[in-house]
Amino acid sequence: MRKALITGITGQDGAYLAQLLLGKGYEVHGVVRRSSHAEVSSHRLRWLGIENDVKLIDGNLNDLSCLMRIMQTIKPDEVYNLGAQSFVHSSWQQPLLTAQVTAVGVTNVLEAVRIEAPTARFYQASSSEMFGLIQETIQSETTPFYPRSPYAVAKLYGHWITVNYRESFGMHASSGILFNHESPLRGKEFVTRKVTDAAARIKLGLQDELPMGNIDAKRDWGHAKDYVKAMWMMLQQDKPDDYVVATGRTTTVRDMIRIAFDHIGLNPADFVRIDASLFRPAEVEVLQGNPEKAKAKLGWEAKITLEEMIAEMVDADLARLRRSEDIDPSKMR
Ligand code: NDP
Ligand code: GDR
Repeated sequence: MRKALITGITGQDGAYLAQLLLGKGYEVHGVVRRSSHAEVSSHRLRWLGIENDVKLIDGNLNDLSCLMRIMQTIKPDEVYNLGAQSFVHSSWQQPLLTAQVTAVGVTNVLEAVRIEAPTARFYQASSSEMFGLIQETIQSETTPFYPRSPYAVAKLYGHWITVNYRESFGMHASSGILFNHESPLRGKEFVTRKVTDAAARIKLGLQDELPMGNIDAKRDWGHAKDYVKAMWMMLQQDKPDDYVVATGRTTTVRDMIRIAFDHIGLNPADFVRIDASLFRPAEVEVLQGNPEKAKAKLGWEAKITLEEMIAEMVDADLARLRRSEDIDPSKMR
């Protein structure tokens, strides 16, 4: 039985990746940060019904000694480094923490693998945010990087240290440059889930307006379920490499909001309010990826459309709210 170790298993991608790997017969281990309310951190694994199928182990990306002990104990065949301070907006408020976890944390995991599990294959969760201020209209593996946030700067470090360990030590280390991907398990701080949750609340009479930042920003949005397949595919290749994973289609935040509100038969203009405090000190205005290499070499392609995904997210939020909130039928829209 092959063994996989996932950092960030309690996050959106970690949960879907664990589900994928369990389905393929892997023994799945996950690193979790200790918290005073462990049941909250495992809520995504519970939502997928896999919380009893994965083996969770306490650890932190900033503690090299614990990562070494974890590698020594588990001796994984594959290591997926998905753990990060992943919210771009927070990275201006917590730039040093972001650097420690999202940048230096990658070296900690690489060192632990190199020393204690040297034959393991390694995946690094790189990001389209590294492209930042756009140098080419459509971004591919050869597009120059220009990070625009402390988060993106940290990810760039993580990306290059992965390339460096591959070239220095011959490690099977691959980096997936993933564009935005979402799902009903997305954190509510990210824009798609903020919008689908608000649309559902407005429909049920639980919220009256939707404060938004820069709705002219454009993103290339795919579904997390599709994207975790690409991570696994990268580690099944004979040679490690770097791949852009994207849909190839870009959409404004404004149009994504319209798709969500159309789904519940409401007009976003009646509820959206622009709030200057939600704008970022430096913005990534537009991202659009070229997934040709992933298609040609991995045989990977995005399957779920933005419309299908947003509809799934709105429906999941409606169902969640109906279960947990006291709904007054007379206030429903
Ligand atoms: P999430 O924010 O949902 O998950 C992040 C995970 O990292 C959580 O499990 C979190 O644990 C864990 N974590 C945070 N800090 C530490 C730490 N110090 N030690 C150990 N674990 C830690 O992110 P996603 O699932 O969306 O993304 C997965 C990865 O992919 C991230 O690295 C992200 O930056 C990257 N990425 C994501 C994209 C996307 O669109 N989703 C696109 C490109 C890259 P806890 O539950 O305790 O908070
Ligand atoms: P992003 O995702 O920064 O691209 O990073 P996010 O959903 O936070 O923002 C996308 C775009 O929407 C604009 N926006 C708003 N964003 C949020 N969160 N809230 C708002 O109210 C709002 N209004 C407008 C933002 O300015 C931005 O342009 C995500 C994360 O998952 C990263 O970890 C990952 O690396 C990248 O995607 C690829």
